[in-house]
Amino acid sequence: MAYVTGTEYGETLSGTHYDDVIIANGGNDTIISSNGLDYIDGGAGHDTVDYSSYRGALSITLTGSNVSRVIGNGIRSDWLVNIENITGGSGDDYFVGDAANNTFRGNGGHD
Ligand SMILES: [Ca+2]
Ligand SMILES: [Ca+2]
Repeated sequence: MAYVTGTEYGETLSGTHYDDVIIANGGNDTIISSNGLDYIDGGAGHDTVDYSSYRGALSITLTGSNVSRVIGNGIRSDWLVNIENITGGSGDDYFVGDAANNTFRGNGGHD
């Protein structure tokens, strides 16, 4: 398990194969998804979680500063907070936005 913290500037962060806590802080950050059940807090800014390496179907409903659960293949579940944008994987993904300006990139699959 890793505890990863970002700076007040935009950057790209990633976790490990284990369950991680990733706190991105300020700036427009990109968090690359990794294995394990990760807790990801984008902090201030417009933050993106990138699931493009994920092959299963993802279901993500963003809820702003409330914790939202990511369901992948009915099993995998990260926790997302303060995330505005999602890049999907190759599976059939399902995304629901929140009150912020959201950008979803579906990638492959029937999203
Ligand atoms: Ca941020
Ligand atoms: Ca991880």
